[in-house]
Amino acid sequence: MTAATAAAEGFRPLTAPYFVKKESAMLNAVVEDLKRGGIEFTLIETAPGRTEVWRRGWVDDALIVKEMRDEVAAAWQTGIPAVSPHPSVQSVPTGGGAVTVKTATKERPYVNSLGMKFVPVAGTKVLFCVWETRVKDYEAFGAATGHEGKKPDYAQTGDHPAVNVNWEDAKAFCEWLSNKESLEYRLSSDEEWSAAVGLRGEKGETPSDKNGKVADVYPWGMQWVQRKRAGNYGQSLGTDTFEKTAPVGSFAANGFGIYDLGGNVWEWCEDSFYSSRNSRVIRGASWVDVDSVTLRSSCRHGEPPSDRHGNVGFRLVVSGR
Ligand SMILES: [Ca+2]
Repeated sequence: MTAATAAAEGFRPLTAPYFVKKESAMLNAVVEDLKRGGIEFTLIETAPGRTEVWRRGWVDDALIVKEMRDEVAAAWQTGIPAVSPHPSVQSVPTGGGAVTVKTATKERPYVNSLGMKFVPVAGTKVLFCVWETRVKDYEAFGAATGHEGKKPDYAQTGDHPAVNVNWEDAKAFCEWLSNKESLEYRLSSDEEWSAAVGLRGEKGETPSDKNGKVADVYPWGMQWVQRKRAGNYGQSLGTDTFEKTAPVGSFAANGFGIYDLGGNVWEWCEDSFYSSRNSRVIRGASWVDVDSVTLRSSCRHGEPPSDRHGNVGFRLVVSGR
């Protein structure tokens, strides 16, 4: 959105210090998370390299404005390199042609044969599925290949994330779907997953080195709050009402349009956790987790690739940009 368009639609700039030098996925996530209380916020690039926070509507809750100010200030001061440009500022293809992996945008995702939606993530050459792989996706794989899934000991519908899937199962799913659609599906790399959650420039050689090193940055924002709808985490946090897994997309998407990177189920990545040992990275925490370090965007664990758990699933990426 341009400044002129935003003004025509009723947005007005907030006064200083709401300026940000460069738009970041994290900041956008903060802003998207604050569409509440009758007031909307948006990021407007008013000049090259300068982005401002504008608002529309009025709010009678000063706490919302204060919280927003604090979060923007925190985002600005993290010192983590910005991701730019955000997909929302990319041009949207016009015309009626089908969306491909090369033309997909946040607004017009690529949709595959299973109905999974994929959006670009700045700083990577892949599209991320907006959802964790669902039970119904995994059942289609099982029906086609005879691969037997292991149902969890709690109830799920087809729109819940598939669980009890080990790294080897997830890789087999990727291979099946790649052959079926003549595309390259795989798990995200650890670095790509960081880009999707808005973390850039983490220090360390291996995922193990980077584990939990960035404080005060969570998938929902910059502050540790037990906010309703932050995601599907452990019951004692009070963030949600789901006892176990939740249907994918039950919480707000991040700036890229991706749901449940934080919470619901841990997500297998391609990488080894250590440089030499046989364990694979999982990211994002789950419906079980409550610990503030575990919920950090920078947290990752290593799990044996043959292990299955009721709170670990996977998310696909597709390459071809
Ligand atoms: Ca997740």
